[in-house]
Amino acid sequence: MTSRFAQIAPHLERQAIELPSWAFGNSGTRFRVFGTPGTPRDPFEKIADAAQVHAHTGLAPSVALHIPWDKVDDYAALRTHAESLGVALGTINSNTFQDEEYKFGSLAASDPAARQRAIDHHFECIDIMHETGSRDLKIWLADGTNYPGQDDMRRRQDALAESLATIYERIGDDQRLVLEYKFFEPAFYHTDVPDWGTAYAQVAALGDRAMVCLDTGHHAPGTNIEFIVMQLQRLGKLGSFDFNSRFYADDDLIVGAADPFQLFRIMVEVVRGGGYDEGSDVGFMLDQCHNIEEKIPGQIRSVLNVQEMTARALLIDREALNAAQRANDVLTANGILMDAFYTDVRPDLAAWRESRGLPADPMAAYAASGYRDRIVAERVGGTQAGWGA
Ligand code: RM4
Ligand code: MN
Repeated sequence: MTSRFAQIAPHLERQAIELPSWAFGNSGTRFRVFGTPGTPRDPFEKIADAAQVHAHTGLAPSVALHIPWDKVDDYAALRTHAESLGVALGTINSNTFQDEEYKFGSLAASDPAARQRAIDHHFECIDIMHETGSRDLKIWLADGTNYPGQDDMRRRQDALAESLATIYERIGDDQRLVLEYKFFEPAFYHTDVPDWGTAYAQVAALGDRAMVCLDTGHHAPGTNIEFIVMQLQRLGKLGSFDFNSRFYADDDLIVGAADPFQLFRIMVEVVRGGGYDEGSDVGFMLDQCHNIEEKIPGQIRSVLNVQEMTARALLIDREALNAAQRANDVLTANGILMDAFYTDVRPDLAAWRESRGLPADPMAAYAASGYRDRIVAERVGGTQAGWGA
């Protein structure tokens, strides 16, 4: 182990990445959703699969749920099931984008009946949070319009503010409301929460327990995402990440797959801004779908990618960097950052994992575990979980 790695190793211990339950269900594009043998048929099976990721990596101690996709009769039983497998239930994601009633919007709709229905859904999510022990209520809205003049953008923004205030009032003292933005889709002309500025303005009006969620796939190409990370942390409003990667749209591909350097730059700003400090309340989640690749290994690869870039970000010689920046030594400063980025931490991470009783190679350990054959054999009959269900 290099001496520099030995210095940062203790900081790797506190890394915790939340997995999305929906990553274990089938998903696809609007062209086709493909089935995969062994896909979970209910939330209990999704959590069992998520627990495999944690068992092999030690990196993923909680699972986010999506309501109503993960609706169950007995949330206490789901919680006990999760805990018995060594994981906790995490963020509750609301869903106001798959009902007829939301055709023209939900929390920002001009129709008070649609708005009330969406508010009631969030109340239901808060009730679930009390049973699951979840801290965060995450809200992503499909609200927007397709044609100029279709609706009044200002009225919708005001309606949204009112809806959010009503929901925020219900949030428990140790719970948070986290608002996620996305620049387009499914609405194409205007989106009611398109960017971090709008999300920030909306949550700032609510109070301390309202934060912004940054989904790395929700920006226009070329956006400097790490700048947004810096700014939200500076403003004390970076609630959580939805990690994934994108080539063209909201692709929800494996984080760090499309642009590892971008993931590195994001983690550099997280570390710089204190988001990775002991006791930080920034949530690190994945928001991914595995359309063609195996789902459990897809999630294992994802958390390992985050771990690798976190390690590289921690490797930066901050003192030297700061000195070079102060001296306007452009190339030295850039060189210090790039040195850390180009450091291959994989051998050190493998050794470090082993020293903690984890497999050196979690991908290989999962493949050798026989779990996949078991679920393929056991999960026959029923309906596989999938996008929209
Ligand atoms: C949205 C957004 C949300 C996620 C849904 C499934 O685009 O990213 O975070 O819950 O998709
Ligand atoms: Mn997301």
